[in-house]
Amino acid sequence: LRVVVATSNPGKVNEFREALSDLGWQLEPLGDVALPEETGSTYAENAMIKAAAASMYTGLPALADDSGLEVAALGGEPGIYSARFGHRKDDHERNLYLLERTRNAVDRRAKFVSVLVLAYPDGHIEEYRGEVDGKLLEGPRGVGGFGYDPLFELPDGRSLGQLSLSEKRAVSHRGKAFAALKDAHKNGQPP
Ligand code: ITT
Repeated sequence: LRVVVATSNPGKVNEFREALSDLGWQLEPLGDVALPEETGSTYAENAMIKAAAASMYTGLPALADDSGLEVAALGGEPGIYSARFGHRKDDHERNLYLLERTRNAVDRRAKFVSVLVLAYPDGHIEEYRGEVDGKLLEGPRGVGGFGYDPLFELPDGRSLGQLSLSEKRAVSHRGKAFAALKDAHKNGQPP
């Protein structure tokens, strides 16, 4: 199966490649396809918008992820707006902004959510979801991963920024969504 990786986030591209390497799919880069504006009000809607657009444009099945960090002390923010939190322009700026917004927060609980959508050119859709609970650190730990990973502590005390790709896949929101996708495709056929 040829599948377009419908994301412009290099951190996600790495995770897609590592997680799906044993499915035997031929993963195609998005190339210069511009993904549409994410106008949905849920992760699933936004993932659908991205996957459907990439599939329509390329004529191939396309896999997109929409994800976000939900911080208890911020009432679930930034959630679906995680990529533009505080209008900050890159991961580093957004991490500083997150630390600033949570500096006095006693409740450190946070969770990551990922929704993967695989869209086929005929309009058929598959959807997979995963979540991971953790806590916000008070400063970055680890240099791995991407986005908010260095600020997110797992219940076992490791930060997502301290994990290899495969270690992160074993515990993360996206890893769980990938596991569901792979389970549905384990016989080699679309479900
Ligand atoms: P695409 O839409 O092109 O896939 P994006 O980065 O804009 O890329 P999202 O709209 O899904 O993707 O935004 C999700 C943001 O949430 C992302 O930019 C990160 O800041 C954060 N995020 C999502 N998953 C993460 C993870 O596994 N680790 C750390 N941060 C993550």
